[in-house]
Amino acid sequence: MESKKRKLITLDEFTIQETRQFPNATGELSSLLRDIALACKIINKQVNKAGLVDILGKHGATNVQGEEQMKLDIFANDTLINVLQNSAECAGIASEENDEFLAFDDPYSVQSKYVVLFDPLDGSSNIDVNASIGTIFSIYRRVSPLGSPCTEADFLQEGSRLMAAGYVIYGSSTMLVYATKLGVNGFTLEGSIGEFCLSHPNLQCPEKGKIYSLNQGNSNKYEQGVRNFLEYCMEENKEEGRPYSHRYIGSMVADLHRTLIKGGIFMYPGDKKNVNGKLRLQYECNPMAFIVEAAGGIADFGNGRILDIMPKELHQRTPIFIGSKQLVSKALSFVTEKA
Ligand code: AHM
Repeated sequence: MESKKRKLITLDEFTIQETRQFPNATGELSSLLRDIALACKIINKQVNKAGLVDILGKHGATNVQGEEQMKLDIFANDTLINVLQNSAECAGIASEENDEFLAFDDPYSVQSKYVVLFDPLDGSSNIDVNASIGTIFSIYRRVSPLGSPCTEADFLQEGSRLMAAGYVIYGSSTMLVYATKLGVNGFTLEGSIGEFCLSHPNLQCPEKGKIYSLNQGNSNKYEQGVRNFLEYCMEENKEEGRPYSHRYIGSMVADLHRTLIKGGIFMYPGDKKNVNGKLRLQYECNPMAFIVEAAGGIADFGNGRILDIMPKELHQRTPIFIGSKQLVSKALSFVTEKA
């Protein structure tokens, strides 16, 4: 019997096809995504060599050529900035690594309608143990007038106004997952041709899930509602399939990627000392919330949608409860319960 061959669709081809669905689209967003993917391919090459630092010289030390080894997160940050500065479609960037946003002021950039925010290498404390890490990015249409450099207001928009968001996971394979309002798609990097190829079309976050993910070591610091939910997850109930499994890598991209594919909940709640938790709204939570919602899931800060938060500053933090509709709703019912 003749086998049915699946057509290889690259990220570029896919975004061009997607653009055709919008009559007034100019292709600028596709072009910007291509630039971000290029930067991530460069980062990927360096991440793959991370295990060699002990042979070639530790980060921060000098390598065999006498050049200073650059820390991977700084390398990733510089790479994204360089590529986007040279992109015709990017008016400016904000990075988790930089205190301030950067407005590009060359004649092309001031005419660009998009700004990009990113966490260049999330979960970088996992590099030493060879666990998955990732790059998270999001794209807004600027609100400041074209013709002049972008402003802070362009970066301080609610997540619900995002045009696109995505992440690249540097894992057992390298994957780029990105969402627009049309849906979420995953592309696996085919190293031999250097292209991200469509491997996970139309990703949907399972409505139910049996995996909960958070830093359980912080349990004593969490509010009672969160602790009650953890008790619920650990409690035995054969009919409901409990106890649920606990999985936590401590790398948001990896924990979220599993949640998106297998279902479940990822949480980084606030605690008594850090009421807003640890994760950054603009670099980590909004892009992930946009992706998970586009895949049919929920993302909440404990008292409303993450995507509805109006950011007040670039580096603000927020608690997050994100993942499968049913399990996140269950968690929220505990979290919002009056003591
Ligand atoms: P980073 O920006 O220093 O990489 O920290 C972000 C990471 C997330 O990827 C992860 O979800 C979280 O920090 C883990 O934090 P903790 O070690 O407190 O559990």
